Amino acid sequence: MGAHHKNIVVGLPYLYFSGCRNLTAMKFLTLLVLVCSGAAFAQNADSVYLRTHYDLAEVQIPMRDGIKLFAVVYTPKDQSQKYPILLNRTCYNASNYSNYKTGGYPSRFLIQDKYILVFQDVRGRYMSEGTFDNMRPNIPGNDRKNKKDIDESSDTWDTIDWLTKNLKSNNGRVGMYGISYPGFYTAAAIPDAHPALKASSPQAPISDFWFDDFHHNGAYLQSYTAAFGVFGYQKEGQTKQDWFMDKIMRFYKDAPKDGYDFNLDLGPLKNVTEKYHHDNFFWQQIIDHPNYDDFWQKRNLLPHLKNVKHAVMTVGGWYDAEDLYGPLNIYKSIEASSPAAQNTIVMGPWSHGDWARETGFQAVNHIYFGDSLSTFYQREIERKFFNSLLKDNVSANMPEAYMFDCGLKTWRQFAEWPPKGIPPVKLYFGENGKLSVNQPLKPDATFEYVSDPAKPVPYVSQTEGLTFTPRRFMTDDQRHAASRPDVITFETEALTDDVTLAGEIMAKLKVAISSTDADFIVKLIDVYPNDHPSYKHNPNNIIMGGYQQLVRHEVFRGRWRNSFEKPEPFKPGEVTDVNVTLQDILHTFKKGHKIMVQIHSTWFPYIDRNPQKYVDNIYKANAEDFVKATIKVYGSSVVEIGGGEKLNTKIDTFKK
Ligand code: PG9
Repeated sequence: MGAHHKNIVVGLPYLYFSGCRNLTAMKFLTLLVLVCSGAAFAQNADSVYLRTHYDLAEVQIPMRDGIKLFAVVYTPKDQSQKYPILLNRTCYNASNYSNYKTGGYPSRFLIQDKYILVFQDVRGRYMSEGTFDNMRPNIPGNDRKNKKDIDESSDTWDTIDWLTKNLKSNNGRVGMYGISYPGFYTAAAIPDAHPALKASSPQAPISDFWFDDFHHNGAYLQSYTAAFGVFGYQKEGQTKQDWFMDKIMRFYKDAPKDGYDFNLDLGPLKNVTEKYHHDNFFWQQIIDHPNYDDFWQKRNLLPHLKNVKHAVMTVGGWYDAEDLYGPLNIYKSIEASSPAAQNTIVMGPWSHGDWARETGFQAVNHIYFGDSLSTFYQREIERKFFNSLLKDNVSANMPEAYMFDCGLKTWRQFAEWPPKGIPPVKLYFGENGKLSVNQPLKPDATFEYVSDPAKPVPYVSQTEGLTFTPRRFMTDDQRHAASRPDVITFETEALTDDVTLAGEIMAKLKVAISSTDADFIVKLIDVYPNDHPSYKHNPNNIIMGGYQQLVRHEVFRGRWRNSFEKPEPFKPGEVTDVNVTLQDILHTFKKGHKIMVQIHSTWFPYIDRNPQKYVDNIYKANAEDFVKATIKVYGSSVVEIGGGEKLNTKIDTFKK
């Protein structure tokens, strides 16, 4: 293996709480310039290393149906050895990785360990031929009748076959990795995988757009409106340029300072169609398929992750606002379908894709988690995973689950996920805002609020402009919400010991509403002690004493409580079960902290507003359909967490 630069990255002490080194503004700015220039230097160093140690080529690879896919290929100059291939398939322009600048993909450790690096435009994108399809449905190998039956699995099979037969210095072993949509392409190559594919690392992978990215449990993420421009226009011919930018700029041309007011003034979603997406094929598909019908079900990758014969390491971020459902459920689907496979999961305190970037410290919005965590992952986890499977005489002894406890701010290893060794916790709602742990209170107690779509609960504590995709809110302070009459808040007493919540979460709500439809947002929150110190360097004057840090959230659009495919209106006043699956956590609530649960029915503009009057298609609702509703939550509700149980009972699983 090549020599490795010892990667010392300086953490910015300003992120530590009081009691650490006191930094004058000048020293801090000097340090900041050093670290930022350090990051830029690192990328230039990688570019210099690539240019001096690799040759660069561009190829067109024929698929079985005759379509050619473009790829950028880096081959180590030293041809005295054979090298494994690392393949990244992307819808975001493979040419961005050309000119000896790969922007930190893969990590410098892998670049310096010497691989053949391949970056490929998927079908229908940039320099590749063909037609693009979002989350192209998988066609199981046995169902393929002819060469026209193509999908991302067959395109990857053909790509790997061509690479291993045509790249001189390859050792016949291939690894795949990719973050986000490229993470989906990595996972989509797992079914009917080519025999040379030995190691796959889907990272923040999308598995189903109904649960990740554009929707959460089917509710539309209005904060994604701009992103449709990237995925809703077919290109004309081969190009290395973004052909859709003018469509995205429709949304940003009058960029407001306050995304909340901008989206509220926009009114019903049908105005989004008129003003921004009238010619966007993907938006048209979204509004034509408001329920989890065949269009979505056949794009769900999870049921195809079977008979897995090679190693898979799925990676995700506990604070990944874009793809959290994907990594957790891809890992679990493979665990269920192929228990003998080497199938592992890594979840760190990262937002979307942070693990591929090293800034010296890891923080999500106002919350600091530690120094050089991405470097640790790249050097000690990801590099060992690929080298142990693709090169000779390297062992990795990876744990089944390498998980970061976001409360203790430390890595933990588990032999299974969800972990069985941590006791389950049940949270019950009580009068005067009491939250009890494992102690039912008064089941017939009721807690109610009036939800008004004209005055929705803001999803961020500070004014935010328009987003491409939301991020900061994942650890944001919830005090602004707790003070609102349309939010019900329950909290424990200050904990007398650390309480670890680990694994799956199901909020089993018993509700009654005055109208015929409503959303339910459930939030799990870590409340800091009132005397908790604030950051030494604190330009935004964030008061950490009493901070209500969001740990996990989820939205559930009540119409799909019995089936995502067949929505049903509520019967006004009738007590109804609404089971809300929240994504997994590993979070120790430290002694002196409190556990808090908040429930409300709007969260804007992160989630679009439910009219609260049942209409067949919310994308086509009219302004007059939006009505206030009185929401009642009963004391017989419970939030169940962990215990190693499978709480994520899919109420409307994908077609068998
Ligand atoms: N999963 C991310 C995403 C998909 C679609 C829209 C916006 C973001 C990603 O691929 O980055």
